Amino acid sequence: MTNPLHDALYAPLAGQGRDLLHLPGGGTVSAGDFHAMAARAAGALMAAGLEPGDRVAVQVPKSAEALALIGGAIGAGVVFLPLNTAYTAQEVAYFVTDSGAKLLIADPARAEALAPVAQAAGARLMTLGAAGDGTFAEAMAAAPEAAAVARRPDDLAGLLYTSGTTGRSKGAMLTQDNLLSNAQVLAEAWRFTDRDVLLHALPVFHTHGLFVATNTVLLTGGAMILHPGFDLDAVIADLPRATAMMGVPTFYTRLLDDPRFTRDLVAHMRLFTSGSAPLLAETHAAFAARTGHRILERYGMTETNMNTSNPYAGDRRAGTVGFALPGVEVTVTDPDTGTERPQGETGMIEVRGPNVFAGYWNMPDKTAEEKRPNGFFITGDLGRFDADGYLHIVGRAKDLIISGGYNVYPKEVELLLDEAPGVLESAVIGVPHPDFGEAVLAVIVPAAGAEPDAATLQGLLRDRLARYKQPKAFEVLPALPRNTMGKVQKADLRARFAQRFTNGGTA
Ligand code: MLC
Ligand code: AMP
Repeated sequence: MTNPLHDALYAPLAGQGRDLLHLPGGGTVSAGDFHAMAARAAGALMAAGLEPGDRVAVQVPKSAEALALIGGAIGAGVVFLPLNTAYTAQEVAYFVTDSGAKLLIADPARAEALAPVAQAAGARLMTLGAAGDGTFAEAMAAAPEAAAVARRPDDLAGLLYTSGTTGRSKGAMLTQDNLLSNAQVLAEAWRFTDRDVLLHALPVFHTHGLFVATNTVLLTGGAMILHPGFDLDAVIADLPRATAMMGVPTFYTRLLDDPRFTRDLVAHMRLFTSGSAPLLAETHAAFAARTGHRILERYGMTETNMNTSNPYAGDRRAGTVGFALPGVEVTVTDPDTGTERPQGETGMIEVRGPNVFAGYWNMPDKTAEEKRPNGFFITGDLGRFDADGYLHIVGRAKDLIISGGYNVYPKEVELLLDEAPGVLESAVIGVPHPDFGEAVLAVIVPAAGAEPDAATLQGLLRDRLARYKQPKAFEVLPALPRNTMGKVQKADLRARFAQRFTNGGTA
């Protein structure tokens, strides 16, 4: 009986006395104890009535128990559905309902707000807090260590929601083999070993922190210093104990802004990687000048895991995302016809390989729109290969804002703003931001005689949208720029407000 992902990542930890997790307060969890925690989490999921293939929706703070819960779900064959801790109850309601999750595990602090959500969706609610508290933690303590159930490589392991251009989120179905094959490829490409200690400051509800960081270390027998989030002081304090760090570009710009971040502090480090959003070439250069390390940039997506990476040993080129990873095919095509474009020309980036997801949950039409019959997934990112074969991402065909590594689909925000009193219509765009790379800005066209103000609009969004999706500025225009077809010219708006956050002024 096999469970490939469990067998590769979790089973080998059993009985090992070495430190696996270094916790914020200074404590540690051994690999063997973590294995036992994950096995009890599997037991608790089974005791809660979940069977292989059922979904568990999880919105909990990052902790050793939260990581064990992921391992428990994999062992129990339960499909893991992680949720951003910033999501409001309204947002969570959609995911729990759409996925048909049988169980929602939430922070005890949010139990009251989420109880009606779980009830309306017919899901049971349990809790797991940052300090390993809550009803699920109690159930874990009481549960026997469950043996892993059998799973096939194409069985689902994770259901990760990604927003859609229509404003409706889609659940990307990730199989055991999607996750395992990518962990294996990354571990080798980035030369992870049992001597590595990863400084883990990414959230564990997205591909980057959940799979790229965690699975690579679990697979290769290294250790992790777990930070609940990115705290500059804590990161600087712990870098001397680490060998590797993975981050979004905001991590690196924040570090560079701090004079304590010196060449000496990180002279011992083996690797810094960046992804989830474009790393500015100037950040790459400034990092190299300050530290002597060249950040290794890679490119991925929720639907595809990691696709490309700069080389570990070769030239890591600023402003590029490197080469297709082993086993992954990457092509650049004409967005209209799907035919491959000659090297050097810009087109749609398409990806095929064992890393590419099985499709969108209950959305066969959406799957068919984005995944070709030949298996290539249409990423929505625009790119070109240079003469040396490095992939450059030059833009996005999808209307998407990436702010500090979090994706915001303008449509979702526009739909809410358009309903607001005094608003005739709105356009939501991403503009350069010194900390988050891009920030969300809303352009509002008032209804005749109305003067909607930013505070009122913010108030309307507060309970409905996660904080990071809410516009950081509102601008009012008498009309939106449109082309002759009536389509809003967002490029014009982006140009007009490009300096809104970089020099503090309006255009
Ligand atoms: C926090 N805020 C954000 C934000 N994060 N606003 C916009 N964009 C963000 N990313 C808000 C807060 O709610 C707060 O609002 C204000 O900004 C300041 O918060 P902060 O304390 O400075 O933020 P912090 O907690 O430090 O978080 C910033 C961050 C975090 C960059 C550390 O956003 C983060 O961890 N990002 C990583 C995202 C990630 O892992 N992406 C991977 C996706 S997977 P206010 O107004 O209340 O003060 C993927 C595939 C792939 O993309 O290839 O990897
Ligand atoms: P998500 O849907 O959250 O997984 O976000 C995936 C998107 O992040 C991709 O489609 C890209 O647009 C973007 N992305 C990820 N890595 C990079 C990178 N290194 N450079 C530029 N964009 C990136």
